[in-house]
Amino acid sequence: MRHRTLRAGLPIAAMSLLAATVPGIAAADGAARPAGPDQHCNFDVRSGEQHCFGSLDEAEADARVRGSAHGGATAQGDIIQATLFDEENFAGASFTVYGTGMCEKNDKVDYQIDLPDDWKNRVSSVQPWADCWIWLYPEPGLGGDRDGPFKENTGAVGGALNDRAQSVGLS
Ligand SMILES: [Ca+2]
Repeated sequence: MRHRTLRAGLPIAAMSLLAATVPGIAAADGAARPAGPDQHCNFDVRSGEQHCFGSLDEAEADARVRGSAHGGATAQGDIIQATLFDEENFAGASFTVYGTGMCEKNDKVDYQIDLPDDWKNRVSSVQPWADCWIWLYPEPGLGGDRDGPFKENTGAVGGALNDRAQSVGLS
């Protein structure tokens, strides 16, 4: 009898164990979804919010909707300033930076991005847009010895900061 009770209890214990992992699973459903291997994320420079999707098409569709929410101004509201990729040659997960304007060539960093934790130490290739040059930094807050500027599509950012960038400056 004791043996049967013990066996009956096992599934409950197993369920408890499963329940303990549910918060992580739940977080994967929605805006707080962490960037997985093939996630495509939009990053809003104004809010610092990241929204990730399973395909580039979904990510672009979401960006259009958010642009509408900001007055429908893709022309003057949301501008793609840079796209960062997990893998070389613009492959793997992507991180697209949406800002409010073009970069100015004034010898200053116009836009500063602290990469979310799930994008730290991942960037391997980059595409600059909107007249921006991309600088990569090994520490948050544009700290450490930066590399760049990457002025054109760069299929491999190179050894100095490959898989090491934690913040990004756009100038
Ligand atoms: Ca990488």
